[in-house]
Amino acid sequence: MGIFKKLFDKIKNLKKSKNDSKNLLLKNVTKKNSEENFDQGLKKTNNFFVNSLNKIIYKNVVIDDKIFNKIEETLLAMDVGNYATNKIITAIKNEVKYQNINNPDLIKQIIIDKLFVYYIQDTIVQTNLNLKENETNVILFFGVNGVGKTTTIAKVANYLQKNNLKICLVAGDTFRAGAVEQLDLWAKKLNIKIFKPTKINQDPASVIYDGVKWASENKFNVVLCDTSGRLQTKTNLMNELKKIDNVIKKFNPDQPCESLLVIDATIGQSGLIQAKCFSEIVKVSGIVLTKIDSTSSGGIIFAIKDNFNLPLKFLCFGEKVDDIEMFDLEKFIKVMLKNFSFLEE
Ligand SMILES: Nc1nc2c(ncn2[C@@H]2O[C@H](COP(=O)(O)OP(=O)(O)O)[C@@H](O)[C@H]2O)c(=O)[nH]1
Ligand SMILES: [Mg+2]
Repeated sequence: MGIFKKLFDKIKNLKKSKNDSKNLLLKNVTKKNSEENFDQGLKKTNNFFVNSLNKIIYKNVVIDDKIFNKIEETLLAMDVGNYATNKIITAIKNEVKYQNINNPDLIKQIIIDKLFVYYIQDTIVQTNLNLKENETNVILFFGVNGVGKTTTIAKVANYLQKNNLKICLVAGDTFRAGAVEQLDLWAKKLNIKIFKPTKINQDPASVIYDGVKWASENKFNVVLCDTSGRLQTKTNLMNELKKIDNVIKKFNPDQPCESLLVIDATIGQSGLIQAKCFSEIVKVSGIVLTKIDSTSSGGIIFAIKDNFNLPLKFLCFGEKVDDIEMFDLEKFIKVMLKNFSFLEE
C-alpha cells in the first residue's frame, strides 16, 4: 500500500471515530468548489513547500545532515514552529534509518507522512461547529485589530444560512468608528438580521446580552457576535472580553457554544502568543485562520496544534464571502502535495 493511501486511511478512521451525532452537521456550501478554494488559498504555501523540497532533493544526492538541516529550515520558514519542527525532523530521521533509505527522492514521502501523522496524533481534528438543535447557539468571535473578524463573521453567517439555519448578527464592536456600519453592510448584502447598539459607545457586554436575548426570543438557530479588536496586552480590553463571555453565560451557561479566536496567518509565530493570552482569559474553543492566501506560512497550523491542541475550525482564503472553508486535513494535504512528483505514485 502506498504511503499516501495509508496516510489518508489514518485520517479517515480518525474522522469516523470523532463524529458527534448530537451536533448539527454542516455541509459544504461555498459557491466555488471546495478543492478549488483550498488550491487557490494555499497556492503560496504549496509553491514554497514544493520548490524548497525539490531544490533540496535536486541538490543533494546523498542523505546526510545537510539534507535534514535544509528540511528543518523549510519547515521553520513555513512557520511550523520550533517544537513541532524538531519532533518532525527526529521522526523523519528515525524513519529514514529504519527503512534504510538512501534515495533522497523517497525522503519526500517520509517528510509528508511524518508531517501529517504529527498533526493527527492523539488529538482533535474534528472541525465541525458545536451547534445544537432547538437551541439558540451563540458564537463569539474575538482577536486583535484587523485580523478579519468582521469579514469572517459575514462568511460564516453566509455558510450557516446556506445550511438552512436561521442566523443573526450582533454588532458588539462599539469601539471602532464604522464597525457597526461595516457589519450592517454585510447583513444587508446577505439578507441577514442584525442587532445593533442603541447608543453611541454603548458597553459591548450590554449590547451582546441584549442581542443574545433578542436572538433567543426570535428563535434564531445561531447568533454570531462581533467584538472590537483588542491587543492581548491591554488588560482592560481583555477584562471586557471576560465580561462579554460572562454575560452570555448568564443568559445560558452552555453558551457560547463556540468561542473562536481569529488569527491572521501572515503574522506568523506571534499568532501563538495571541492564542496563549486569549486562552488565559476565555475558554477558546477553536481557531479561525485568515489571510492564508497572502502568505506561504501555512505551516502555522502545526504550530497552533502543537502549542494548544485547539481545533482549527475555518480557513479563510480571501476577502469575498465564499473565500472560506471548514478546515479539512485531507484537502489541506492534497493541496500541499500538488506539483510534487513521487517515484512510488
Ligand atoms: N486577503 C485576505 N484578506 C482578508 C481576509 N479576511 C479579511 N481580510 C481583509 O482584512 C481587512 C480587515 O478585516 P476586518 O474583517 O475588518 O478585520 P477585523 O478588524 O478583525 O474585524 C479587510 O480589508 C478584509 O477585507 C482573508 O482571508 N484574506
Ligand atoms: Mg471588525
